[in-house]
Amino acid sequence: MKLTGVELRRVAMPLVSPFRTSFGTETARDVLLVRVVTDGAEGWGECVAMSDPRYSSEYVDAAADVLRRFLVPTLAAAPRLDGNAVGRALSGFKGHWMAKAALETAVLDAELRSAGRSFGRELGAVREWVPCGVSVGIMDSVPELLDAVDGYLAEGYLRIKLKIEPGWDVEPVRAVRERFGDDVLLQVDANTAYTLGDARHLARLDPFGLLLIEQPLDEDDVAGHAELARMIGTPICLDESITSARTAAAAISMGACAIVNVKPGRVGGYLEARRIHDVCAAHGVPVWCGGMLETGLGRAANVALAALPGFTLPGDTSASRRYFETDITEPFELENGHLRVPDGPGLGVAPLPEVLAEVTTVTEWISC
Ligand code: OSB
Ligand code: MG
Repeated sequence: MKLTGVELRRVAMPLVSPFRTSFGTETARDVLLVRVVTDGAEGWGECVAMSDPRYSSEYVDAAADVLRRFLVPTLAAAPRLDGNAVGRALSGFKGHWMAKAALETAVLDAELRSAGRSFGRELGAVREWVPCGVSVGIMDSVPELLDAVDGYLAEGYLRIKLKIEPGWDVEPVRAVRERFGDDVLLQVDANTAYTLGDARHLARLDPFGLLLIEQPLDEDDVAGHAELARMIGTPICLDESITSARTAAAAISMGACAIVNVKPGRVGGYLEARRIHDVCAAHGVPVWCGGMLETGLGRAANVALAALPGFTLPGDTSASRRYFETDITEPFELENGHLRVPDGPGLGVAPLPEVLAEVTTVTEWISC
């Protein structure tokens, strides 16, 4: 393939309800979409960077800047263009995994569309449907939380994840267990809000039979997670700390996590995400597919990844309507708690032109 140009497009996507986590409250997604145009086909990638560097050091304006200034020009000058070559071509630049992931995904999409092959087929999907969970934000009150969880269970979600922080942890978990029973698959996500000094407090979650606690400690505190794992009964799952297959292997061998949240948009793309899956599978560590409030474009690829054999737990792969009133693609809809894995060429979905035009705030064309 030969690169003709790359479009950077910003779209404003209001969320159906505010999403509060220990790092902040999101009311809308300011999404950066990357569209690559090649001599063969065009392809799309969604950058998962958020507006502010609170979940990660990356943020959307920085992603756009590094793409236009460094990543796109370097890729344009590379001797060979295909999905597998992108990581190596960009490896001279440190970090910026969310920007790199979006560009790699767009190139892979273009390549697979030309070849008539789906993301699922390319990555090694073994399922046509994937089981889905939902991530439930911090609420102002327990009754409000119970209403939200009730609604999601009624829609068919197979697993509930509660966002927690100091002051909103044991009580909401207890309330959900008391109201909905012990059979609900339940887990919590702290987004780094605790320290090792909170170990005794976190052990108070042990009686509730949680599937896992996600990222209680700092991103760079893998050793701390290993220590915490010896002090609490709930299995530890890492999200922010898992930046690559190499860090996943190291975290597993240190005993820092028993489960891994694979976030393709944060680890540099779907090819690295597959390598994380492979490393975890080799160690017998279950994985699940995380999310970053993606539109239908990012969701399509996440669902394809979640269909790999090692993804044995329901992911944060919720239906479009959990996030947006109107998605930019045909909406993903839950059927018996599952989403269907797209099987068309590439991502298998594309933006609906009228919707896309309506939500676009800026477009920028970079000729290659
Ligand atoms: O920590 O998993 C997280 C959303 C944005 C940033 C970080 C996280 C999340 C979620 C929601 O928990 C996942 C989703 O439904 O997309
Ligand atoms: Mg998380």
